[in-house]
Amino acid sequence: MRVNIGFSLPFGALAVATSVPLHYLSPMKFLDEAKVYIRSGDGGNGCVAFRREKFIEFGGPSGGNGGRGGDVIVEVADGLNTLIDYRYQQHFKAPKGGNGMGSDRHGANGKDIVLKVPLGTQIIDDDRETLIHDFTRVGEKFVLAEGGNGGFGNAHFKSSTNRAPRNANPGQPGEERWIWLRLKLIADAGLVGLPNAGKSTFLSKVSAAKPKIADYPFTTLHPQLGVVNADGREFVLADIPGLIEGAHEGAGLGDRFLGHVERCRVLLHLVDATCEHAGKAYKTVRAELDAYAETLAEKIEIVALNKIDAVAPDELKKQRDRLKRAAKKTPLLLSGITGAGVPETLRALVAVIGEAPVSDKAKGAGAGQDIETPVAQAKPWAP
Ligand SMILES: Nc1nc2c(ncn2[C@@H]2O[C@H](COP(=O)(O)OP(=O)(O)OP(=O)(O)O)[C@@H](O)[C@H]2O)c(=O)[nH]1
Ligand SMILES: [Mg+2]
Repeated sequence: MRVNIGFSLPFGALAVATSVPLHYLSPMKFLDEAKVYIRSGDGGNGCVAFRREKFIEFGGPSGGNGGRGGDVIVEVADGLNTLIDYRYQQHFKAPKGGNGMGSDRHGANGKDIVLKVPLGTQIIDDDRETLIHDFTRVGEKFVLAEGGNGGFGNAHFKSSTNRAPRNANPGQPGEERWIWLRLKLIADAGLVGLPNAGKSTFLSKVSAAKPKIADYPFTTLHPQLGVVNADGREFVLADIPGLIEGAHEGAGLGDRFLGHVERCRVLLHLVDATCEHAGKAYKTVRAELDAYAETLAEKIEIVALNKIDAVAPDELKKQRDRLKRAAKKTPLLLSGITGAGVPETLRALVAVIGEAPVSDKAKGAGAGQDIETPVAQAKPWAP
């Protein structure tokens, strides 16, 4: 992924005006996409051998079969929460089956190799589009590539008409391919908005999460999760990096983080009241959501005008009216800093998240956390 940055980033010397691969800029701890090469094991070859023993005439064929090659299996592991391991190792090859041997000995089967991934991971084909598998529960296994079968040894070909076959099969080759692993966060609600809209401030106000907050755009470089307790109900809120116009074409941090929003049940769209035109700000983000996927465009959205503490009442009214016209619904008014309107916003979120029990993670965890915490226990919403 590449970022086109036209202004300075919080990296001092790394303030660049050109296109820079994001992995140079973002902290190493988070990785939500990885390209991996896998190869299942070849089958072992069959063997051609004859029994030769003193005083035993016509010993006959005794070549054993080759063993099966190992499979490549992907499994959802409990407690994992990033794909960081796949930054350090990208090649996974299952061992070959053993060759058959004389004295009717078969080759050993190759051991399967298991790639452990966090819950919410998808396996995508090399084309980066075709979905191969979507993991939905802990412990789920998927055989990505089967090992090749072992070849038959010559003992297998013995028949009434051919008492001494001299042929054996080679083992079948394993399969090889490149795939992408993609992790999508599982949260109940997702925070979207332009950079600096106050998303991280809001998350830090309503949960124990401690996201970085600063008055420059793109403070948040990777999604963060927090567990929110509102009216005795808990839910998981995800802070998604800011979107700017053209994000779907790669502007700013791009729109790949919207993949995480796909799995949020509802969206909380924050609009900065101190911006030039709240209606335009709203529409910019909506256009990016629409450009990303229909599923996002259709999500339930709560619209809120943030930072109401920072604008004069008549300006606030103006911005509210603009936002109302753009969103075609009355926005909530709040301030992430003073806390005004925050309980009402949470109540509105809880109401749309619904009566269904929230994810296991929300039930179990009491504190806010970022992606380093076990997302793996979270379950996606079921209608
Ligand atoms: N006055 C006022 N300032 C706020 C409020 N909420 C956030 N801010 C300020 O706005 C700036 C940006 O806040 P963040 O929470 O980092 O914004 P963000 O939406 O997470 O920004 P990105 O991570 O860059 O997308 C910070 O300087 C905050 O202090 C608010 O309710 N009132
Ligand atoms: Mg932020």
